[in-house]
Amino acid sequence: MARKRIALIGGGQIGGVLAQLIAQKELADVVLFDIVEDFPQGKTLDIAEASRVDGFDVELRGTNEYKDIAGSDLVIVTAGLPRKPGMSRDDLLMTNAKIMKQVAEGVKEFAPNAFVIIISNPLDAMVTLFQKVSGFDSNKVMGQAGVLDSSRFSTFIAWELGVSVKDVNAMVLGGHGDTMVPLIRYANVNGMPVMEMLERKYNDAAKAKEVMDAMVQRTKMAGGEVVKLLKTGSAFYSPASSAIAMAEAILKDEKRVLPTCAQLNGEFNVDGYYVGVPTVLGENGIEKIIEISLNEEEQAAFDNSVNAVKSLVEDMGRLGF
Ligand code: TXD
Repeated sequence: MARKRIALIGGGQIGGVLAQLIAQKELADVVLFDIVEDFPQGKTLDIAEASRVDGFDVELRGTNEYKDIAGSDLVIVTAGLPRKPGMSRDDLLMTNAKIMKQVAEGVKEFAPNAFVIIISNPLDAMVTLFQKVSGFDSNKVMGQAGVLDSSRFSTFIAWELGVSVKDVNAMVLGGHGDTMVPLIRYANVNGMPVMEMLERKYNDAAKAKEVMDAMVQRTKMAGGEVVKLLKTGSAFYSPASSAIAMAEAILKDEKRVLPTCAQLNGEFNVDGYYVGVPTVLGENGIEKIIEISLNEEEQAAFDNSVNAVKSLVEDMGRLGF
């Protein structure tokens, strides 16, 4: 069987970790594209020179030319600027929209059959723009945010309860911004509701709620917490790992149930917008959007998040994209 090929557009912090993870997992051959001359060539050479030690047989190639992404099965886009301390994701809109338009044109021309996972911020708007410019089917164009936001939420829950994070299932829906919606009611440890476990731990419902609210708040602000500590950029290990989970689900047809920034066409009462929702990812990309019932409070939070995405997309339209 021919090896798969993944093109990475953007060879910065996340792009570099993506290339290394793909190689270490022997998931596919890698083409790393960046506009900075020699930089992607240097990164891929560095990673390739670990192949004997790590024991992987994949080809890694750095390039500054779009034609080299030809034949890619999957494209992961991180091109764009990251946040600096004090910036919101939305502050990146103008700069990254210009970049995303170029990227979509390049991918459309040279890898027209690829699945595409966008990582660049502001996420929901960037996925929308990519899909619009490329004209690719919406099952093939998606964004990574929910896998990371859910992993952050799950990590905080595991720390709080002193249990293995492997047994924690918690999901975050909505847009990838401060309005994201961590689903408290569905969060569980091997099927046992997290809220119930917190109530038993503290023997006090009010305290349990307070602890959960703090974890929800930390999840919403988790990207900013890392930005503030790093000072020179934003999170890159965890976003890369999250996109790899999605890439593996697609390339290995795993049918994984992952929260994905997907185009909604009537699901959750949203029409024509990209928002984070539970999906099934497999060989056809987004194979299914899973609609779950939300109570009044959850629905209100979800609607609020969808409205934030809508206004961002409208801002982008006003900027001419
Ligand atoms: O979960 C998520 N979705 C995210 C998203 C979590 C964290 C960070 N997230 C966003 O990913 C972040 O806000 C940025 O918009 C992207 C990429 O973050 P990264 O940390 O990798 O940024 P870098 O290190 O600055 O890398 C960006 C690269 C850099 O090498 C530039 O030279 C390149 O993008 N770049 C381009 N590549 C191709 N084409 C064009 N036009 C271009 N312009 C810049």
